[in-house]
Amino acid sequence: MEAVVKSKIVAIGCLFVALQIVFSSEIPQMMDRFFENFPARDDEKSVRYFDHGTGGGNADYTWRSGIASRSEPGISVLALSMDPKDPANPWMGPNMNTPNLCHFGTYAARLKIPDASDQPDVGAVVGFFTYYNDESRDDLPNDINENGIHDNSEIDFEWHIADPRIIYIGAYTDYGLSPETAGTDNPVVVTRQISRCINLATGEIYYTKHLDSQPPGSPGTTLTSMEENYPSCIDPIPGFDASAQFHTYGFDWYPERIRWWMLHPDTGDTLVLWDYTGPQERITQKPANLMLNIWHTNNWSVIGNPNATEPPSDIFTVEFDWVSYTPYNNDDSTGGGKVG
Ligand SMILES: [Ca+2]
Ligand SMILES: [Ca+2]
Ligand SMILES: [Ca+2]
Repeated sequence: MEAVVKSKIVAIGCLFVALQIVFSSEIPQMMDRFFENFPARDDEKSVRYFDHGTGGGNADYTWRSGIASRSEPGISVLALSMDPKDPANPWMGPNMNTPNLCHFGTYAARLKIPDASDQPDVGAVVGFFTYYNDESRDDLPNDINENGIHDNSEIDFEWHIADPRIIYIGAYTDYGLSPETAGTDNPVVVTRQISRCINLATGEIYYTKHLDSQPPGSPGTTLTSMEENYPSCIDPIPGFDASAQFHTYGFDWYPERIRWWMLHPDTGDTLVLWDYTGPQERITQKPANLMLNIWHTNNWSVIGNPNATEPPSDIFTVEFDWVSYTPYNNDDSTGGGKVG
């Protein structure tokens, strides 16, 4: 019996390898440059450069494109709303993803997060980010950095809506079970990740850190070098509130650098939030889908308010005015692209 099981496992393993070779030899579909302005169309579920998905109840109102902004006259937006009935988890809210993969290039979005002043302890997160994880995908070679942990190609802009002065930015290369604990009674999820958290109203940088095969949320190692902690201070934007008006945020993803920025609301100049040029092994090299979402968290409270994990008691909506992607090299379809 055991031998039969083993041979089946070997057969499945061979099939898996064969499929990987087939997939690897095909050129993955890549997104061309795009500017999605979410214009008004006959169909509110028609978005040119994004698909919608959710593991939640998919209430009709949770995503609408081409509707009038409720806060800025004259613009049409993509509105993503949390259904209070949906459970906690990023996948349970509305998720928009590019149908094809993106890679090195410049990403930008003009958006306004929901105003949560009526429920200051709500636990909810808005995301503008790239994402690809080996666990659910095989259309690219898995574990390209050969550390036994699922590759997780992700670059984040995140807002916890309980404090709209704060921005979370970061990038992952891995997220999954640690090889040492996989198959044991106590499997542990670990990640390799760089992250920074800033209060833009005060200019305080709460942390700039690196996790190396540690559980998510670990204290990690504080980054202090010029390459990994630049700029080391940020001028405050007095009164900054990501829920009070639209702002433009973006990131530039290069093979050897990731630079997060926003447009200064007063001057329009590019305000660099983090210009990371540390070890390349900490910079994801793998293509990913660009995603937009809003979701309830019951275990991630915002810095300064440990109570901010309540289920939403109302419908909170994030509005995206536009989203753009500009690859550095339009011929970059292999994953090995150069900055052009
Ligand atoms: Ca896989
Ligand atoms: Ca890996
Ligand atoms: Ca628009």
